[in-house]
Amino acid sequence: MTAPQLTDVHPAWLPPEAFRALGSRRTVVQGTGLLVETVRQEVADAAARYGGSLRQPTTGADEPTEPDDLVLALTTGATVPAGAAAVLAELAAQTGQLGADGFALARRAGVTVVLADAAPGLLYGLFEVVRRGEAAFGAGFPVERHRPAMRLRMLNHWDNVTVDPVMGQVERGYSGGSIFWRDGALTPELSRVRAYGRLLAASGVNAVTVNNVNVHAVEARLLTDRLGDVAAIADELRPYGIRVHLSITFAAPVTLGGLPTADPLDEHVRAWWAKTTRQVYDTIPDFGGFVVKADSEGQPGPFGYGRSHADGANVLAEAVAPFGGAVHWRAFVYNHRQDWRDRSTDRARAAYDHFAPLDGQFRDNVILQVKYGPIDFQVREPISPVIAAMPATRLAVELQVTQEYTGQQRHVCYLGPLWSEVLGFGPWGADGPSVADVAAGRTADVAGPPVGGGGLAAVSSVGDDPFWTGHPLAQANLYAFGRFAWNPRLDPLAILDEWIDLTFVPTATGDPDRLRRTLHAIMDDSWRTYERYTAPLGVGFMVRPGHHYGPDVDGYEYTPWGTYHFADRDGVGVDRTRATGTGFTGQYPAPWSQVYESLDQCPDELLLFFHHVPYGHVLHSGSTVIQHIYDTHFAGVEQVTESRRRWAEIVDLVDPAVAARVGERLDEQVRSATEWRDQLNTYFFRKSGVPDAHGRRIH
Ligand code: GCW
Repeated sequence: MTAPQLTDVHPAWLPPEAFRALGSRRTVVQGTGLLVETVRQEVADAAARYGGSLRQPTTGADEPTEPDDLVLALTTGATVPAGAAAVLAELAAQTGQLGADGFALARRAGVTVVLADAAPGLLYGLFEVVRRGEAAFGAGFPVERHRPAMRLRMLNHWDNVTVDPVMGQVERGYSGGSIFWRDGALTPELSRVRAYGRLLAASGVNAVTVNNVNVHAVEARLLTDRLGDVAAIADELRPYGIRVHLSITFAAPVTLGGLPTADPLDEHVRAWWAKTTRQVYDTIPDFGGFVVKADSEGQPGPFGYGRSHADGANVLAEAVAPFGGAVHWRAFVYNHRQDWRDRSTDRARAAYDHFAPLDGQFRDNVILQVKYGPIDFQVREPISPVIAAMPATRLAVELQVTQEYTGQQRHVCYLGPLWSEVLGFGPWGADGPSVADVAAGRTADVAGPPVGGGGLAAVSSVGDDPFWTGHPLAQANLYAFGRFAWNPRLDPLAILDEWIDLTFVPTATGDPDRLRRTLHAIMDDSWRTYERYTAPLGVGFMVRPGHHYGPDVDGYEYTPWGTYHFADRDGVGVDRTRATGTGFTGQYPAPWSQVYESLDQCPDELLLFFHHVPYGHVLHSGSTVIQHIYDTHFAGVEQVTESRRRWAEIVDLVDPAVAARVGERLDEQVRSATEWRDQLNTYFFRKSGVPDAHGRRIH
């Protein structure tokens, strides 16, 4: 197997040039097994291109004729190549403690050493060496131990097998068709699937689901008679250490099994899941498990049988348990047929109301997958209170790499800073465990045994587009997701630097410093820029209904979806206080229950999420709400215009196809941001009658 380099597809963060440092060295790889072979092949390909060599370790006397520059070895091997012996000795006390994915890395006496207890760790170590480039072979450095914070680092594809009449091939996909499915069949381009696995492994991801959580009729059959297609995808991803999971429908015992019920407590239903799951593992022995969207936006679930979500999740968990599988059960459950006239129902409350009472009732291979915010991947939301409410349940936090609500990959919106804030947030206050700690399995002090972490999950942004993600700069989000799942404490701008240097390799770029500076200028603050020209102060959802692109302030205001802003002539925002509103603030522990309840303490950026205030309300920033709306919308468009200008300055430094694609998307971003600005400013000017303090043009 040769590492896939596709000619008609952008190489993203693994262009051949990124392997130059490694490929010009003498390397030995010791160990056996599929993933070790992957490592060996990666090294062999790079060495063939850049003049280095791959030495086969000999058994017995293991002295190379020339010293190795790089040793990649499993600690479990009978012999470790000579150059690694000193590092191994230092690690001796800890051998066996690097975990399946961890590795040790050191450079001493002119040899760079990667040691791992298991093959996946060796692969991650290899990609760390690639990331460092020449620095991996420069000055010596002492032993570093690397282990991922999250055991499960999963991307969910919302891909349909057949093109859905409303949602298309990929639900909320902005990168062309699916890389797995085409017009009802498995993709003929399996080499692309393998190349995808390689990119994901290099970012740290180790699991994917291959179909939409909204499971339609054809997709349901991936579990049974279409399982061969899933196995074919698993075969492509396995050499890169990526397990395949499947989204299943809770109604499968009825729709596929012909049973009269899918009641999770029914013996026949249990037996059907057990039998069906056994067949899955017979075909795909390393199958990861199931992802389930139940009783949500029309999907079937246990409520239909008067059962709880714990009952529903547990029957599936019992079926996968003998094989070491997991069930990711989504907490995105709310009433999507709400009456907008009813001010007492609050969609933000729903996940907590449904799930918090079930804490402790899930089997230990159930992972409750919780969107980071209580509503739905808006550019600004508070952290979901569910994250702090279920200490006896394994939780995974769900992010959205596909930019459904953040510009749909037509806008530059680098999400690293958002995710860093989310993962670093302390649900019990700044001194307590963070959201990332919860996902990694470390919760606040609670009675009872600690539960494991559920990891990090995200909706993928990848399609069959030649740039993978539609917008070439959106590749940074995909890369950043994997890196955060590995280490949530990484600095989002340092991740961006990694991505820039891998993608636009400095040795192959005319003026790498200028390119890096400009990309930072365009991307660093792009999430906040997006926030500025869209819905203000955390209120969210002022998008066009259905496709969710572009502004429509009242688009969802009188619909059943539960996403309202309540703007009138006097003010705007949702009163979610205990004192006078929906009581949502009471779902948080201290200090946030108090902070969010209090008009004085609530952070500006979330003000309208928690409070309904008059337009003249003065923010901590000193500005009024209405003036803040005007100022941020004017500023946001200026920033996008500036980004467009800066991009034009560096087009000579990048591949013309990338230059053209990014340029065209920035043009659209300027147009769209301007539309956002004008609609939002005009809407709020007409509602409030308050003129802009600076007399700028409002239509
Ligand atoms: O963000 C919303 C999307 C739906 C999606 C749903 C979910 C897959 O608009 O398209 O359905 O969330 O997360 O289940």
